[in-house]
Amino acid sequence: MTESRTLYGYFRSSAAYRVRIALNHKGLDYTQAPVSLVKGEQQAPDYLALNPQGLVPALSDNGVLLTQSLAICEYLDEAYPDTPRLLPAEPVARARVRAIAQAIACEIHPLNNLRVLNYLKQELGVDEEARNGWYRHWVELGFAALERTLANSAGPYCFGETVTLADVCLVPQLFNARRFSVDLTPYPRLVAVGEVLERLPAFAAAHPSRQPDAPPA
Ligand SMILES: N[C@@H](CCC(=O)N[C@@H](CS)C(=O)NCC(=O)O)C(=O)O
Repeated sequence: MTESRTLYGYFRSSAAYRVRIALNHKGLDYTQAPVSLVKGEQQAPDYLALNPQGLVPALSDNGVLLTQSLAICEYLDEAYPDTPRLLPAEPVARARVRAIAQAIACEIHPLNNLRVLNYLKQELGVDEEARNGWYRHWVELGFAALERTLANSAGPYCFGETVTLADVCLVPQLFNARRFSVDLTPYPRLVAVGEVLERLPAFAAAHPSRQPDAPPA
């Protein structure tokens, strides 16, 4: 059977960036269907029919529609067990990797999502400087804890010597932090791990600047 896989995403979406990394790392081919967040296409009826949450990414995998980046990554791990695994088999290691991934995806990222920043601006009248302060605050709080967590992990990556779901989440969050001018000097371990990861082909190819909907350089 010919495989067909479509990723609905946006070049700068860190959640879509996670899924691009996972697909690349696993060597799974996909085409991209860009959903422009700046044009509000995530709220268009045809996209809401795919993902009622109005968030990217969504992945169509051989006709099966999936949402939520962590759920998608875990699905890929389970549905394609012969590809490089993102979660360790051992339960404690698995829980530790999930904890790092969720510290980013469930604690840092949701507070800084576009719709949250828009709500601060449009409903609460928060100005740009304060919004950027809000953004940085939550990244700094999360990164400070992560920096301490990673001090105990041995290896070039977030958790040991193989790429895991934690790494899939870290690199997009670092990209976002730089975009919002977060000072990363207090997090040398995160930056060092990020530099190693960003050089890996699967991560490099997933970079926002290399996506079909990215503006020309
Ligand atoms: N927990 C979701 C988060 C998805 C998410 O927040 N996506 C953002 C882009 S990174 C989005 O679509 N935002 C649109 C909006 O805020 O209107 C996941 O991991 O997939």
